[in-house]
Amino acid sequence: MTEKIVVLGSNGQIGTELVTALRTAYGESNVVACDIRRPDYDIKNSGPFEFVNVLEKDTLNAIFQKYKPTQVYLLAALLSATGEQNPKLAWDLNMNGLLNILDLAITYKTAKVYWPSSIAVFGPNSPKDLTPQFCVMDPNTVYGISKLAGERWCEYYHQKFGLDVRSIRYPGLISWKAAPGGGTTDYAIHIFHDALKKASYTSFLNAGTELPMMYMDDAIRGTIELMDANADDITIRSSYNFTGVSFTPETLADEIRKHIPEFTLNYGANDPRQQIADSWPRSIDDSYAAKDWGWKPEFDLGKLTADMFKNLKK
Ligand code: AKB
Repeated sequence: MTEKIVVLGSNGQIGTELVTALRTAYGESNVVACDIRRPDYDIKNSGPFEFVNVLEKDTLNAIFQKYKPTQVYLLAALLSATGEQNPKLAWDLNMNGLLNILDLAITYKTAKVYWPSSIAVFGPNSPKDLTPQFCVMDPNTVYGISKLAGERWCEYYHQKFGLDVRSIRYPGLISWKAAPGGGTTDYAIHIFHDALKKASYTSFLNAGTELPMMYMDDAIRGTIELMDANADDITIRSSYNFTGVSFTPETLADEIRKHIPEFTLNYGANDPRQQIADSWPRSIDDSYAAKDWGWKPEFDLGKLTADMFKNLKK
């Protein structure tokens, strides 16, 4: 059967690269990119695009009616830092956007749904090192709360209605193609741009703040591998722990100095994102993903740093 795939939130940091990868795998005309904003040149010219707000049920219904998708990826969301600036909007978008899609997927018998969760589902009382799949979860950002609630809804729709919904708890994602969208881990992208522009960077996170991260190439490959996995092998229907490499701002700066020896790293004062970072894990145990669908990251810190510079210099 030919797959018909709808990607909602296609212009964001993940969507930009996921749409390209899906169009390569499934054919350009079979992957419909949807966003509330006009897409960049690549997405617009390589396949179908629709303006869609995931909170508008009628528009969404028309998209399901028109394309009858076999797979839907819902990526539209407000992230941790921007979510704290507008908690009610973050809750509305992250929660009602998901419920709209879960309901339509049941109505239109969509074969598979993908929805991203995050390490933000963990909180101050979750174990910090090699955070397990199952443990205390007490997120204290509206983003984390909405992701944890969303995970419960995904599992609920799977158990009650048999919906094949799959999810990953992304760590901080590092990429060069599209700008990051208001997260706490965004420093790990800005640092590369400033390193090239002025050989210095002022980090909004303090020295010693270790967070789980991943290169976008790994994240896209992992996402598609999860969606391609045999349904019987997916034992987690909330969301899978998933990780690449953990590091602090100073470890990343040391790696950057291998390319730009004069690079200096400074620290800003009193940024609200520090409190968010302090509530998150330092590293993640993703052994369920490894066992269930063979997940293995390819990019370590050295490899991702070299690849970032290679592409950003272009
Ligand atoms: C954020 O920092 O909010 C995101 C995330 C870890 O989900 N990058």
